[in-house]
Amino acid sequence: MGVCPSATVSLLRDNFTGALHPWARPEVLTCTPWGAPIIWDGTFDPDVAQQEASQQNLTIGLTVFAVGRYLEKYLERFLETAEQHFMVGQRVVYYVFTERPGAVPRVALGPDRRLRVERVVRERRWQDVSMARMRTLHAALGGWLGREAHFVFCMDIDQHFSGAFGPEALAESVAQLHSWHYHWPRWLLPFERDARSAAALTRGEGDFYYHAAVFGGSVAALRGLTAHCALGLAWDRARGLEARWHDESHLNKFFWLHKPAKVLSPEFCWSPDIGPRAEIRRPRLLWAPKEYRLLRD
Ligand code: 2GW
Ligand code: MN
Repeated sequence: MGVCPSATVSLLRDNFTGALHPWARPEVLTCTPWGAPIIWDGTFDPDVAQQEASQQNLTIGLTVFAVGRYLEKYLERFLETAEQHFMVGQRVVYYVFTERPGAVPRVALGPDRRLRVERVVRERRWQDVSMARMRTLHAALGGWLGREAHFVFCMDIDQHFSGAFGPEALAESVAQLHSWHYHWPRWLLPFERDARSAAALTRGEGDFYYHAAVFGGSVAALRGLTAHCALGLAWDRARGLEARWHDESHLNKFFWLHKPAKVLSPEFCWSPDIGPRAEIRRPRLLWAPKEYRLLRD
């Protein structure tokens, strides 16, 4: 487990000049209480991260689901911008899960980057489309994806890359701070509170509210995560329950029980609807505007 040495207050200023250390972000939390780094722009050297990853000769997986109208609406831009910003310089394999493999757009890929398309059945309710991802991911991680990738990121598709999302984000398990909730008091966070749900957290529980639009880690860690969430979802369903934020509620329960080794600041998955914020320097992913009324029928 990490110890976040760069976040130690005594290291923020130069002993001689008193100047702020060039990698300091004193205005934000850069270390969790359990010693995991919270990655903010300027707290890491991208070249060092790149070099370390290259030495390990990694293959990094990126999974997305593109079911129904989301395929035409989001997939092409997601992939095109991933080509510009996601793990550039590393070996990357995209996994697109869709019920219409033939409709996947042909996006020009850089060398050492490939795309695999896997067929999934289309769930009827949108909540089920979202929740079924955990089960499908678990199976994929136990199959081809798990054999060819070392680390995997699982993402929502209704977003696009806007800045470098590189190997500084890699770790055994990675959670994303939710951009709408990172500055909220803990007791107000929208965790599942119904004690009957497998996703339930009591008032004193929950470290941060994590966004299910981005999570990642080693294949082994993600096998555990997806198994936990898929079981919790099935357990709730069997008793007629559905957690408040579906798979995201179960993900938050998982990360409460199994602390992430790395946490990504909201810069890594930012909602432009929030407007400018001083601490958000360079967003890496931007949410597409929500068109719930149009799409959720
Ligand atoms: C989802 C909602 C309403 C209508 C359609 C869909 C839909 C989602 C769809 O028609 N096709 C599809 O492929 N999806 C996939 O599910 C797609 O990958 C999408 O990014 C993902 C989650 O749905 P999304 O992005 O519309 O939901 P958000 O942005 O409100 O997601 C948060 O909450 C979800 C649970 O309610 C998930 O936990 C998600 O990971 C969170 O970011
Ligand atoms: Mn989304």
